[in-house]
Amino acid sequence: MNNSSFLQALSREKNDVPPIWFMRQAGRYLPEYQTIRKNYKNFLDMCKEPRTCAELALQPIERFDLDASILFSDILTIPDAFNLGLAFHEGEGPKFSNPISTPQDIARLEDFQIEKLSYVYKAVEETKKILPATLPLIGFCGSPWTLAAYSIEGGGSKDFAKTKKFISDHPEAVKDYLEIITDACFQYLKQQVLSGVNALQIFDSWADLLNPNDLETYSLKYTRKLARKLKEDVVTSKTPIILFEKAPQKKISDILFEDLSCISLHWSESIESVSENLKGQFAIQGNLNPLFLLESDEIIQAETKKICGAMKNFPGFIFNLGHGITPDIKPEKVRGHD
Ligand code: 1CP
Repeated sequence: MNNSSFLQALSREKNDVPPIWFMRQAGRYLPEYQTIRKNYKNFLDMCKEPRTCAELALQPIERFDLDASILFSDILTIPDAFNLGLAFHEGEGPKFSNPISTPQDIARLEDFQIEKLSYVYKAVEETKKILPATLPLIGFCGSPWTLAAYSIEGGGSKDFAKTKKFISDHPEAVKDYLEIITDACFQYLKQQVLSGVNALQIFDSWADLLNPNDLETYSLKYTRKLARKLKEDVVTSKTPIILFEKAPQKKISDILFEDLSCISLHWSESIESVSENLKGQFAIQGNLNPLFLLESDEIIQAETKKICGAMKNFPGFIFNLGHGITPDIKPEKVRGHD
């Protein structure tokens, strides 16, 4: 594992060729994923089969020359473990049948039971068994804020209107929930590390719902707390943490804090200007707009070269997308040529 170019980059070592992986590298754009997915009515049932998860994590590794693998699971396993009743129905996004609707729902929550997610830790073990021994595995969770937003909204949404109203009506109850989720995320990630993951990524995919003040109050405060807990624990203190923060309302350099190793940059950010401020402090992962993968090979190559050229001398650059691969992308485009 010491020779992993991905882990070296997370320690801000310079590589001649940047390591590569892609957010959502396993998933709906791959025909071999669809073949397995057909066997399950509910996506969550598939996530509960550790061997299947391992097989799905391996699919992009077999197809492309990638430098890291990511656990196959979903960020919504934690709210599901709090009995919010998660289901992914055919052709729809996630839906909670029992979302957080009142402060009483938060007060009544059962304690987090770490063993409810043992299917995830088993998936880590199974994945490590079949991955090439030199390939690192990334574990992950949603940020406390992003998980709270889904829990209150009851699923995905364009504007998360219900969540915004709930935080303005019941700010203290939301903070109680964020504390509970932060602790659950810590225990969950620790167990993933004990089971074999080599790095951790926290997805704050819904940070852009919050104004700059609320971003601090409801999101960053808890992500920082989660990262601190990980750094203070003997099991996780050395595991690098990557943060994906979709927060155009605040400068990246004002978001980062010392417990992180790396920022996974959204495609809307200028990687060149962000890198000038972060050199020597953090690794950077990113940030090709996944929409470019719908374009011609020439455009994909030119945009990729732009990013790699700008980051050529940056110690700790990992090439990735600036958000996940969408289901409409052809796998050949990920390779960069037909
Ligand atoms: O129907 C299907 O086949 C399910 C599609 C799918 C897949 C393949 C979902 C439902 N989740 C996943 C896997 C997944 N999700 C992974 C592992 C695969 C990999 O990366 O290779 C990871 C890391 C995630 C993380 C995730 N899930 C995020 C954070 C990243 C991001 O894109 O911002 C989020 C927001 C989710 C929620 C979620 N899960 C699934 C969907 C369709 C969604 C988005 C729902 C919405 O519209 O809000």
